[in-house]
Amino acid sequence: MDIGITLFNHILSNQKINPKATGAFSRLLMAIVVAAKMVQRDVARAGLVDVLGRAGGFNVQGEEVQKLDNIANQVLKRLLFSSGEVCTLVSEEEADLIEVPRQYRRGDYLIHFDPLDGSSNIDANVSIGTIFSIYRRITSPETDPELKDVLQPGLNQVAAGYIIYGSSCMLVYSTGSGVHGFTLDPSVGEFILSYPKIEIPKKGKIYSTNEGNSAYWDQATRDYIDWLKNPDSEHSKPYTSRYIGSLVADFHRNLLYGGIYLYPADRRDPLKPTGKLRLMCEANPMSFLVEQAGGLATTGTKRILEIKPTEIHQRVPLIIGSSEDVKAYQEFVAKSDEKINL
Ligand code: P6P
Repeated sequence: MDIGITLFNHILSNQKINPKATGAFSRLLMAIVVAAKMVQRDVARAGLVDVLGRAGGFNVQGEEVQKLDNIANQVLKRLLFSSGEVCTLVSEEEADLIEVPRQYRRGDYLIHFDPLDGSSNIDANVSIGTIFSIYRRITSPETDPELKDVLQPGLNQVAAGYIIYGSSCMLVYSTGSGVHGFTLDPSVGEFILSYPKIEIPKKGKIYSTNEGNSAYWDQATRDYIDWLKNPDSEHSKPYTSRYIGSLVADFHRNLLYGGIYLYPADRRDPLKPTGKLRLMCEANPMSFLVEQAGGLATTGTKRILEIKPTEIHQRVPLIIGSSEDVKAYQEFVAKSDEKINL
């Protein structure tokens, strides 16, 4: 596909080459595109919230100002419902399955999404993002969706992607035929193909992790990070440390430049013994993308996409990025006697 085509044309071209396509998948993707533009508009105004009233406060009109992640959550739900192509939704912002209101037609797809990942960074004007993961339902369309529809392994994803609200707004997605990046041209309100067929370098020189947690890591992770810091020109070490604290931003940089992102299990929060990141709305979509781009994603001992989910908000360790860097980490874990990762 040529650089410069719109995301709309990219989606329709994919539909055209699929003889069984009904247009449902295209309508679903287009709903996400419209939601992305609306969230981008609201995120861009976040800096003005002080003028209008801080989140959780009241604006000059005396209206309560909602937190941006709640606004993003409502926008995505409304657009996905109105596509008529979803049978249920799971949002990082809501504890349970989200039922499609009766006034909307129900479809054969379901989506896990994090409406505004990294939202704690909003006030500092740091890049944040929306992450989505799309599956087909596995139960009969005549029946109500069930838990087994939303607890499918990541290998079953039919598409995944993210929108990054940064110096420019980008939408990066895959439907299983490579990873493609589109940049929003705000002057015309169109996403334009800027990074066709993204392939992550096999080996990077960047590692991204919150080293403030290192006292709570297992020994293998500590040894691996120490190894990355030891000067060794043969392995292009020491690596550079880059950590934004926003998964979409850290992942996007490593996808383009190469590198490894680690959020391993740690002992810091007894309530999160298997790591902080959510399997269904963070680890699985990013793992689908990185494998489509030639990279790897693991808990340290298991391929993320093969994990059989047990809860909709379950957390997993996530080590993801350039294939040679992830393999090097796995070798440290394999040599270690201690296994706190999944
Ligand atoms: P920490 C944001 O809250 C998030 O879910 C990811 O976007 C980010 O990579 C991670 O958590 C940051 O967590 O513990 O380093 O602040």
